[in-house]
Amino acid sequence: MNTVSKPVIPSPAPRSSRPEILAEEIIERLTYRIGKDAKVAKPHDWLTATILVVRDRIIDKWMASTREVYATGAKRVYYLSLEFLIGRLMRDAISNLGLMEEVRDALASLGVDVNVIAGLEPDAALGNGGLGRLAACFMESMATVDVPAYGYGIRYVHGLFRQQLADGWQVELPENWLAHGNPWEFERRESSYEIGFGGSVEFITTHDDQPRYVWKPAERVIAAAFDTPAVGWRGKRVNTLRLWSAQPIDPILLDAFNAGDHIGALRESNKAESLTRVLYPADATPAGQELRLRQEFFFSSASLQDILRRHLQQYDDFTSLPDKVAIQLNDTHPAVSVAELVRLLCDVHGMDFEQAWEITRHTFSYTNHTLLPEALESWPVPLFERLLPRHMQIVYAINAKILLDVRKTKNFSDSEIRSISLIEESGDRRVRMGNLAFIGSHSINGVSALHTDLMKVTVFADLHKLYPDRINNKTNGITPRRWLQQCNPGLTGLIREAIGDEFLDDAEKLRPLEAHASDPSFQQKFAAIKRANKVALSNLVASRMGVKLDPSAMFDIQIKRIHEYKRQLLNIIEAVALYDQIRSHPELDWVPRVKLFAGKAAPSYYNAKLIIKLINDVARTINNDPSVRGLLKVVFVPNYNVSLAEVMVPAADLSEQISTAGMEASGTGNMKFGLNGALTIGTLDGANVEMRDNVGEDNIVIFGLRADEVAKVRSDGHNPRAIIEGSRELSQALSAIGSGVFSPDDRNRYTALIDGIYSHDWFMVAADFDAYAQAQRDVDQIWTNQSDWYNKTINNTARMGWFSSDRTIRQYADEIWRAG
Ligand code: 4GP
Repeated sequence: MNTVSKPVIPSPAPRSSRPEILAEEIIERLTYRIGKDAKVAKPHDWLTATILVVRDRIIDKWMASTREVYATGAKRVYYLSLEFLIGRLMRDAISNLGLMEEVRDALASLGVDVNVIAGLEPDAALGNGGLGRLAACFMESMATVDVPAYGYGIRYVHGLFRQQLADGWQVELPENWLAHGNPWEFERRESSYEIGFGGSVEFITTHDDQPRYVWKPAERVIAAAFDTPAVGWRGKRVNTLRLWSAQPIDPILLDAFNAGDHIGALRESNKAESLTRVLYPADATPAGQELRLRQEFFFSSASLQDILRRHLQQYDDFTSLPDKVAIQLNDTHPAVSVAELVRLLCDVHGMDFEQAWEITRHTFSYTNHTLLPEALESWPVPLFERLLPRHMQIVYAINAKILLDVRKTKNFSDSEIRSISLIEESGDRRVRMGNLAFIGSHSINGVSALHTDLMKVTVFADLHKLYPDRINNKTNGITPRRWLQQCNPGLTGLIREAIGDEFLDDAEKLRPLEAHASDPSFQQKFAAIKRANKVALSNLVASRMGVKLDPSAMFDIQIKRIHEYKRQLLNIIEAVALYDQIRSHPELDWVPRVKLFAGKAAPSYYNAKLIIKLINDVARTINNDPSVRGLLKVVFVPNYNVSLAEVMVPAADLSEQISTAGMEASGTGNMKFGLNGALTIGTLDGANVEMRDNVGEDNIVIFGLRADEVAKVRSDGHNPRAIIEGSRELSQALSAIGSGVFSPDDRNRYTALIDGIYSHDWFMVAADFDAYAQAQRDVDQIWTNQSDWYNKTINNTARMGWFSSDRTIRQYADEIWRAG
């Protein structure tokens, strides 16, 4: 008999990290992969070649990580998120692999500056704000703390829009992050799945006499996988971010094309591709309905089919799913997954409904990121039913099961039952995705202690009464690799000099820095680094905007999405009041300040866009007024993104975290600033509360109404007019803005905005104004004693380690996923 022995396939030799080898490989990639002679290579070519060389070093570890999970049977975590706000990856990857110096030297030997090419890498902005950035920090931390994990999302061709200012107004332009290709990703043609929409449901009996529902979709598209490796700190583990791209089943309808309908022949193709073309500008605006629901189902279904395929390949049946798989739903965006998993288990894999439901409930967990009721998604029943007829049946089946059980066994009132229902019955009937995510999960978490407590008494009060063990808290965190080591190498170096390297592996080991907080020579070094970071930001502002900043002034920064609850409006009104004060009292010793703002407004959010225009109108007036003598400057830096944050965060003296208490779920910018040695001025909202507990109340400036007070003022009836009339500073500032002092070209531009503060003041701008203005003067007072200032800010850096996303991820892994 002829036996063919299995060949032994050798593994590639481990890659060397010596600079001369790296340089050799960079040239090789440039020549053979990019097809460019080094003599004519453009900076972008060098960037691509360098990424390809770095990527090879990651692949070895990536494969090892994957093999290990198969070998050990470890539980896998799947993080489903419609947003990943990644930013640039090259510096992150090189630094996590510990190759920063080697790559710098290799490139230098070729006459290329690593900083120049790193600055060319486009920002992957596949997210709107905090929720998306959190997902990116989590990807890095899951790899760092050695949790086998996959992120699943959408590969948007155009991520978040590029923001330009035209005469101070926000203008949205498409952003093209894939213009030069994406050397990080691997297209996985073998991992593609069919995703259906519409059509009908049939009831059949299988050949072995089993009743079965079969969904016959009217439309189908292909979800194709693109993988990007996510490297943990010190390259310990490499996980996968798998992003789905929509492709047509038939790229071109040849019949139509041959009949002369050249455009119609591409209709299907265009329709499929439009599914993943743009990131939906979600941020708390009423969702754009059908396309958004299609995106949500598309990526949920593709991810679940992929998860089930992988599970089945390794374990043969699905009873072990909850033991081997944990699926985290990042907000309600992937909530349709609950119905899709039941469908796949029952209709495709032949499981009965009860068992499928139990498995589903034990596999999912859900994170809520906002209490804003308008952001809790719900879909009109007719739309849901037309697009997902089988899922509609499943939603009704789950609802019947839960509601019948509640009515039989619990003492719930009709109104409580109505609020638990998956179907909103008042007004238009809608499917409530928050309730679906809650009922379909074994764990529901908030993102800060306060937010979690509020969830229990507001949006999920009745569901919490029904399932009192499910809601838990996981306070957000940030990765200290990107948000300290990479964005602030100066400070990182100083800390290493002072306390050694332990904090690089465990941010809570920053504590020993406390011992240096009052040391004058350490303070001086800390201040010199802050100044250098402020100079870097000033250079950026000068080159982008032609505005000159004085780095010895206090840099007071508010960067985040523009939203009324985040209260950029309060900040700019206070700037107007300060402007009046400086002009009326030139004899006083004013602390020089630069107020910097950056952030994007949802394109359909009129008031947010008006606030951007107001900031720019105020900036123009103040910056051009010689009587201010440079004591106050206001700057709105356009096109806020992760890379801009990496320059602004290390340059801040003062961090503005001034949301209406009870409305900011957590905040993560607050953590980035604190870690980089800024003082926070903030309300007792979101994670500010825990920051105060960690840094100590002497090292943070807290002002304003608390969440319970805001609720009380709102329910008792708020009289903002009386408050405004009782505050000279506020009434003058409001009347200046409202009467057109800053908008001589359109005196009524801000009338309605200001009238809103007079008439209802929903966001408590008037209610908190005096406390805020006083807190700002307290900040000035601290600034005048620089030793006191640096004592506080150094203590912030020393005590912010708990807010590392490594800690957050360990808590998810131990308490929710039971993995890692
Ligand atoms: C944000 C919250 O507004 C922010 O407080 C929180 O820190 C962040 O999620 C991460 O948990 N929410 C969103 C959103 O970005 O789209 O709802």
